[in-house]
Amino acid sequence: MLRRPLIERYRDRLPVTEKTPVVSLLEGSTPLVPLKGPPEARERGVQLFAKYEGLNPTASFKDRGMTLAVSKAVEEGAQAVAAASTGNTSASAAAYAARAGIKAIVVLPAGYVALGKLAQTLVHGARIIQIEGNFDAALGIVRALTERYPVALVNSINPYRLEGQKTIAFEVVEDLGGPPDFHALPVGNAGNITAHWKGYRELLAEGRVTQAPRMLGFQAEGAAPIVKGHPVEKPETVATAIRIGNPASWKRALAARDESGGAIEAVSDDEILAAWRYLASEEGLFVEPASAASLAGVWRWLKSGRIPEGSRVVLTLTGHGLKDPGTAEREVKLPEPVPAEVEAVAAAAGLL
Ligand code: AN7
Repeated sequence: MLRRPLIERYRDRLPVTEKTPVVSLLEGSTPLVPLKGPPEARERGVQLFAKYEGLNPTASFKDRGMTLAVSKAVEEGAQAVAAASTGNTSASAAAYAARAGIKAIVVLPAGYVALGKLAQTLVHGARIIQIEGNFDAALGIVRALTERYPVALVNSINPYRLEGQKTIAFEVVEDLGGPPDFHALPVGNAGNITAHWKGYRELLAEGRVTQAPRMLGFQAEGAAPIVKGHPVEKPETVATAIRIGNPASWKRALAARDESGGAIEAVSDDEILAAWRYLASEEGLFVEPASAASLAGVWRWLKSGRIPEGSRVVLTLTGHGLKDPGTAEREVKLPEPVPAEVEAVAAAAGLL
């Protein structure tokens, strides 16, 4: 399919006018990949599909919302955008700001942003400020900055971000020819689950679907404020993208859960890494750890028999594996070099 700007593809369902300058990198229209599925799914005739958001222009789902947020910021005359980020928002903001010819300022938790995201953000020319604090502190600072200075906030509390991100539901329904039974995704700040549900609700209201999926959101055990029912002061997880202790869209995530008859649960880092490995080694899909939380959670549901036979389940794989080479380096072992000889290579390759 010819890729078009997301704003053009869904113009009639987004808050834009002819006056809105379209700042686009041809985001969205990502593939919905049918998975072979783990045995627990195959045995029950459960079909899993991966919405592979790592194939967006900056390699995460953030581009869907950023095209709209930056376009509206430019329409409103902004010269700069700012965001707090666990990494992907900053990379996306930096790229779209570069495209628009405006400045990007990003505030990051020092030491906890995956290398690929830092590299992107810097090379796109954003101003990075690393703070000695976590994401939640960074968001507080950016909110205060954008109140005091002429800078547009492009975190997911910017309503245009969620408007852009809701289009994922439109694409899934178009590609499947109807709604899935379940839609699973990782939850950090909870903007994405809010946006997914907004998309499905609009499809229901317009009569394009007669039923919406049950939304399944998964947090990491060490950063699971919604599951615990209170903010987590020192969130910790290998999935740094969702290392968030006080989600900005907390209430709306609960609404998505309850209105859809879904659930928000926690998965351990071990479960996340097992799902991350499975996706790469069995399905050929390399994602960043946070993205694998969606499969980790669904796997639990499959094992406990909570996914009815014959269900269709969509997993949003939020970001590409190349974002986080550090985790890959820690989790797999690079073998020692061998002599540059056919025999030695054949032996090392296990061909002898
Ligand atoms: C790969 O970039 O919060 O629940 O600052 O990068 O909408 O927060 C990233 C979040 C899932 C969680 N997967 O989405 C940021 C940031 C990946 C992510 C999430 C993020 P939300």
